[in-house]
Amino acid sequence: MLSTADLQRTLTIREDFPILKRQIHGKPLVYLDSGASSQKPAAVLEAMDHYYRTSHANVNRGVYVLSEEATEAMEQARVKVARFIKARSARQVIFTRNATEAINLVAYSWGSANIREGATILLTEMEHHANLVPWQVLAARTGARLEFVPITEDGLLDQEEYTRLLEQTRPKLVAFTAMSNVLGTITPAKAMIAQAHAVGATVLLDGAQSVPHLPTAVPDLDCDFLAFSGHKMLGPTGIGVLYGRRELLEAMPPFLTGGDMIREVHLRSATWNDLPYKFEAGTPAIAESVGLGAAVDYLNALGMGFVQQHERELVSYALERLSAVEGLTIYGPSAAKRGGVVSFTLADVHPHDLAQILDSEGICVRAGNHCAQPLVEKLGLPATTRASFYVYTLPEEIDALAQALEKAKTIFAL
Ligand code: C6P
Repeated sequence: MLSTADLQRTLTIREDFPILKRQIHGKPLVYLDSGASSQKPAAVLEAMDHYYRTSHANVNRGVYVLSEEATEAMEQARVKVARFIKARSARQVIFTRNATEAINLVAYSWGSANIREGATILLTEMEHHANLVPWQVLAARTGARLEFVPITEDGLLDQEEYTRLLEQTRPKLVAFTAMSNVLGTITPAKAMIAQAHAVGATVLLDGAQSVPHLPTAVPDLDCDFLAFSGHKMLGPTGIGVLYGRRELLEAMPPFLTGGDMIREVHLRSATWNDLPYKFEAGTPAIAESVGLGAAVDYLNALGMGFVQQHERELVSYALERLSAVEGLTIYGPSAAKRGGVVSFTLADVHPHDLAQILDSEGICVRAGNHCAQPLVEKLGLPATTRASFYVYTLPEEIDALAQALEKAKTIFAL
């Protein structure tokens, strides 16, 4: 349970999120879908508004004041993001549209240069489609093989199998999630990365669910690539990040081509710009980068240690509170090994029907396969209903969920 101080702090935090004052179907909004996309504090909305009102122009082009200010605003945001993940240089931070685009960039660019017929790409059964389909496409294009680390009964990655697969298949690339968006499982990323490096593999870490919720230090993790999205960490949609090890990024061919990513263009040839611009073709998401910078400021002011601790308490409370709902099956590991994500099913009620009942109570949850169809199939299910938490989530919202589930049971005559 949250301490009184944490509770008080959460109530104060909530004041910063205008949307949380909304009513849905005449009931207070209970937003339990932050795993899909987080809400935004006023500071993020204001930073973007201020940018558009005072400094908007295209970046890296004009020599006039507005363009210089816009360029400066975007580069400041890049520095903030780099410091947030403890990257050595802001040049290692490439702005993309989202985590999906960041992973596709690596699959296309690094993949084209490094993956050959017969090479192994080692993934896990826990991956979001964003960290699965790009590798399927790369494998189909190159003749590479895909292998998968299985999950255990309790929703963890099978570490024995991981060790065996590393030794047996000697993968060229290992790509896995730092936190499952379905089970909430926090994977032992640092140890897994060290093991992968020991057999000579390059490692991409999908941080879409972890970077918003856990302290992240790339030098400590030692990953080669890290992908994440701004919209899941209090920032706007339309901006994501690819962090990469410098020498890998330097050696990689461009992903998208056009303006800004070039140094010189002749009619029949072109040369590439320096990092990070080599991977940022065309006019970037300038206001969105400013918004992401403000989101990072907001998270830093809270402290990522606080964010992690708050969600750990919430998820323990949720597991305890929801276990008391008879007929509810909860998937995934114990609170110690998971972030603020709880997937469940209620008897044989379809997860979509359940989510609709919850919506009528003002509660937003996600239902479906959560873009991780192989994982949900492995659980033997067509879908789950999922509640996910963030810095503004209160224990009383988990109580509201538990009460609404009891109400759903009466509606479905369970
Ligand atoms: N998961 C969810 O509801 P994008 O869509 O590019 O911002 O993020 C993709 C992504 C990649 N990896 C993981 C582990 C994710 O959870 C997601 C996004 C959301 O679970 C939307 S499908």
